[in-house]
Amino acid sequence: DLLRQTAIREIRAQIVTLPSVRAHRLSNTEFSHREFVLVRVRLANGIEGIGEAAVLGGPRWAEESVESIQAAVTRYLAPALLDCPAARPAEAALRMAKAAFRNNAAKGAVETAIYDALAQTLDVPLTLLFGGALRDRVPVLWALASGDAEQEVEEARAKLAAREHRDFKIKLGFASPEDDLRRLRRLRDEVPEMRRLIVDVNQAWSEADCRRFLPALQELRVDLIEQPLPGDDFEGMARVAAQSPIPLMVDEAAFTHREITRAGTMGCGSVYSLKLVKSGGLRALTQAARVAESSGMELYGGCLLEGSIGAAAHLAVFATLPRLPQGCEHFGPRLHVSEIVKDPLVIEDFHLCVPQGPGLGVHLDEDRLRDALRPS
Ligand code: MUC
Ligand code: MG
Repeated sequence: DLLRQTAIREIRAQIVTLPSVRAHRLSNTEFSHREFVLVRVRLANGIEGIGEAAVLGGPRWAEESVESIQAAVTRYLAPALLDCPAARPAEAALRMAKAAFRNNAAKGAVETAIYDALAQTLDVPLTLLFGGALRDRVPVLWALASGDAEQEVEEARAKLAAREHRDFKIKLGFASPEDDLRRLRRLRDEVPEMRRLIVDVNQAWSEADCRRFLPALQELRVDLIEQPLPGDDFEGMARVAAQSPIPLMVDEAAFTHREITRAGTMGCGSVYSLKLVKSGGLRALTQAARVAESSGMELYGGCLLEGSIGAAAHLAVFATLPRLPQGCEHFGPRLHVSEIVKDPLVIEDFHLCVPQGPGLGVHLDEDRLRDALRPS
């Protein structure tokens, strides 16, 4: 029967390194190679599911690193899941919660692989297990993050010309606010075709900086300001949001459902960035969407620069959400020079296409994976 067929037999975690097309700079980290952990779950019926655990430049964006994720999966999560049926994802999540505190990127990748294997066994697309798709593509923006205005102007023009991206996220906080604003002004002046503009400060500004620079951001027609203050400064975010004519987006501040509720009800922002590495699982991600909306925030499809595996996992949930007014940012598959899947995600006409077919809809390319494995 299904429970026996889908019993988890083996879980592996491999560290993968892929060069980026250019350096990516955030307020608190910088990298030119992206590392992530590929999780592979094999069931009794021989079917294998895959999942991706993302980090940004080491344990910087959050506390997990590829090394800690690999250890958490192999030493704690895998033994706890042995013989658990993939056909009982809620039980798998519960076993992981008992085996390890937080470690959300690790848990998210394992749960993705379990769902992928289950959906392949049932021969259905993963979206079906979250209620079925309401859309087959999602608007997708591109992040400008080299910090070099001239390079960014060219990159934005190329993305517009290819009809891949017309909305952009500009990473701030690596440089001083004054330099960042000069960079922004140049982009607005030299690329007038850019449509929506999100700035992501990644916790780098003080409340005083926000007061100082909000008028300039408004003049530059910025549409959304993401996490300007430190993640634990809920009161500060609420004060800035109250005086800002531009909506604020909550990112690093809220991982758990209680944090999301608190951020929403305190008025820390009007939009919530959904991320698998914050929720720790795809089912928890769908629940985070409901919690965010019910506490007063619109939804945005966030990322941690995942490649096609992680992006496909997010899309399986994003495709099923009744409302996703802010679109998504899963441009990660294009930030890598190469990928480890045979069927990388497609971006066309400013949208990211939801992969079709059973499971996640993306499949490992073993040759490319071999080349990309980090030597141990
Ligand atoms: C973040 O903080 O949003 C997403 C896009 C990007 O450039 O960085 C990530 C993380
Ligand atoms: Mg962010």
